[in-house]
Amino acid sequence: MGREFWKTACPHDCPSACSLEVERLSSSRIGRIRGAAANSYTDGVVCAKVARYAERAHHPDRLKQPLQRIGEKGKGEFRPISWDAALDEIAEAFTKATRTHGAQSVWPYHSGGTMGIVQRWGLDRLRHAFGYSRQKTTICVTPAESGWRAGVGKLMGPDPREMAEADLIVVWGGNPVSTQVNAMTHIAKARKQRSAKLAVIDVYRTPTVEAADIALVLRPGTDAALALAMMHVLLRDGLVDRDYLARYTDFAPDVEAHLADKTPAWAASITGLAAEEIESFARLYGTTAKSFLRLGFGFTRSRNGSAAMHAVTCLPAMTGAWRHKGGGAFFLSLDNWQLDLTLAYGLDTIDPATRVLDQSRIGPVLCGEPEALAGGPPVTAMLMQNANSANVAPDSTMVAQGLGREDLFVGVHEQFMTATAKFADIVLPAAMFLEYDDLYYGLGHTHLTVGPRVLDRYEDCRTNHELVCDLARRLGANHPSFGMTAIELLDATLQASGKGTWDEAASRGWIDCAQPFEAAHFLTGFPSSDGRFHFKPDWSAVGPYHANMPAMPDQLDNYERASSELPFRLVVPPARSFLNTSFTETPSSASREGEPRALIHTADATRLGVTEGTLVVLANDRGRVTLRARPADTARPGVVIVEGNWPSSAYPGGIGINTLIGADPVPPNGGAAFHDTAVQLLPIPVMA
Ligand SMILES: Nc1nc2c(c(=O)[nH]1)N[C@H]1C(S)=C(S)[C@@H](COP(=O)(O)OP(=O)(O)OC[C@H]3O[C@@H](n4cnc5c(=O)[nH]c(N)nc54)[C@H](O)[C@@H]3O)O[C@H]1N2
Ligand SMILES: Nc1nc2c(c(=O)[nH]1)N[C@H]1C(S)=C(S)[C@@H](COP(=O)(O)OP(=O)(O)OC[C@H]3O[C@@H](n4cnc5c(=O)[nH]c(N)nc54)[C@H](O)[C@@H]3O)O[C@H]1N2
Ligand code: SF4
Ligand SMILES: [Mo]
Repeated sequence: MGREFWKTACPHDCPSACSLEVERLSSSRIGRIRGAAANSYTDGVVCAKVARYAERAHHPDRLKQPLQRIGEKGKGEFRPISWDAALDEIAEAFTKATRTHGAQSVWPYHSGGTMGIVQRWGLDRLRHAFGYSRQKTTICVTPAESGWRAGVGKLMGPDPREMAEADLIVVWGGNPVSTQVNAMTHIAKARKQRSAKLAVIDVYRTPTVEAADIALVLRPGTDAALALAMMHVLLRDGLVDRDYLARYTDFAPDVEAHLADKTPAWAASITGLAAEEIESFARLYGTTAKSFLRLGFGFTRSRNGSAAMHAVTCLPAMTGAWRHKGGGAFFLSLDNWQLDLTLAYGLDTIDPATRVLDQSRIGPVLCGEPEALAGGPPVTAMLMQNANSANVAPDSTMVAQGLGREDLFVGVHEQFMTATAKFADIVLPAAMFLEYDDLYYGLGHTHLTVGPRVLDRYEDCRTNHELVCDLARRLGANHPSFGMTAIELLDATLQASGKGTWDEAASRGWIDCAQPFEAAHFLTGFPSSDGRFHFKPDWSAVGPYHANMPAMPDQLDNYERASSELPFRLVVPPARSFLNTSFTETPSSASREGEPRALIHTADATRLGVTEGTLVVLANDRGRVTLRARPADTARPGVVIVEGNWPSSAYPGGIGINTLIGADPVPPNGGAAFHDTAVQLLPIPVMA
């Protein structure tokens, strides 16, 4: 008998949102997973960790039944209970919280464990139906999104498949070889078919930097300075498209005057790059019509990250590269979908007066900071889905303190016993994507990818949708969505949006929502308030913390720089074999990654007497983390890199890296400055 492959889609928090073909061995077992060749973005490629998904789906440690806490919070001691009893506990906790402090003391919380329209966002229907506190979803894209909105308007742009037709591709502050491998497929086509050049701008020598023709390794948080100097060179050398600037942007003499002293020498002193490097890169950019900027998240995860994103998006407006097929810039197609989400997200039941709590500030929220609580009552009951906040949120010492509060009820719906689940009063076993139906936004391209169920239910697991509906009914909600299956909801959503039916979409595997060329390249106007690209943004329209945002593209000075007390800059990018904390549990990913390591420049290592494997402490006012060092000439001196969202238990001291990260909101609209941390580095002397 031939091997049987079923179509579905990857649910993980990755811009590729691949269309998958899953080898189905039986109704309860899979073999290999491969990328769909017929989806022209996936193009037959998936990352190694998902190709080996059988390891995760059939992992012996998967949660199988509901659990009730018997030991201390955070310790992970539980006893099995029935689903009915577990749901009663949660319903009772929500009812009690509502009676005591009002409905806003309940905070349903989700993150990106699964990204599906129904299985991720369904929790919002529950919250809206009962007036529970809302969530401002900031932990991932907000700093980048804010900078993009300021200049361009909406999050859309040239079709990333066009990278295959570019002559210069600039991967700016992203590491697609590790974090969205499919981008590399389209970049490889351009390099092979038209000898296109790949330039990569990062703070250390990632696998993507290693693959580049031109590598610019700069100091963290200095990207805007590079972009400004490039604009200076473009203006100075007559490489700007004046006609384009006049027709499509708000460019004016004051912007030109502002850029007059942003010389390569000025930027060199900030970025650590050589002035000549900046000059020649600027000239290459300015003389290549088909130049495509593929913007990553990494360079925006700084306190000045939104400003940096805005400065970088000014570049194609200067040269008019947006005009050309294979030209312009792309970050994410967050606003591309034209879906009517009223039913799926429960938008018809939102009370706009309900407070909104910041997802990234879960530490300050749970520790009762009045400003984080928006002046409202304390949070006393939570239900968490798709979130491992104890490991991933900034300021994890505060997160643990908050989750550990005796007067806080926490329900966690999970696939594994994560650090977060250990804090739960009730743990509920969650189905995996292979066991449910959903539809995913291809945020790094233009497809909605369709993910029908492949396997039967595993043990006593329930899907996120089932839990939301079960709980809503117990609490007495009457929104029609709580009586619908995931497929019924998705079918209704597609039909209300004029995108056909679920069955049609599922048989194809995806819906390509690409805009026509003229619209995608903003030739019919930018999706901004006045149809123009804004060099001079109205930051007050982007977010509440806009007071110190610059009037024109600029290098903001508000980031954490090394000082005499905290002489190192810490950057904490993703690991190739993990996806945030997912896959930290699978044997092949864990063995490929080894253990958490602090990559330290060899000059710094020599000075401090640090060699391979030396235990070091990274410390600042927020906390201390112990891990082993690896001397490497990968970043600039003074920069320390710690890859991977490891469980805290993987660190010798049991304290994870995010204890060092600040939970203050990135201006102007919030988000976490994961890569913007000053630290001290102390070798631990070896006892004789
Ligand atoms: N394998 C794997 N894939 C993933 C993830 C994962 O954990 N593992 N996570 C997923 C998620 S949730 C997301 S949001 C995306 C993120 O994917 P990316 O866009 O790749 O973003 P980051 O991982 O934040 O950082 C990317 C790069 O930015 C660099 N960087 C840090 N600071 C600066 C700076 O100041 N300037 C410049 N130029 N570069 C800087 C980092 O060194 C890193 O190499 O990836 C997704 N894909
Ligand atoms: N140090 C450091 N910290 C970071 C980052 C970084 O680069 N460095 N990146 C940040 C970014 S960009 C992001 S997006 C966040 C990500 O943070 P999270 O979204 O919390 O991370 P994940 O590990 O992707 O997913 C969380 C959990 O969801 C569970 N899960 C998966 N599918 C399902 C499901 O269908 N149902 C249920 N109930 N649970 C499910 C997984 O088992 C996992 O434990 O981390 C942030 N934290
Ligand atoms: S994690 Fe990303 S690259 Fe890997 S299969 Fe999923 S969507 Fe594709
Ligand atoms: Mo993310």
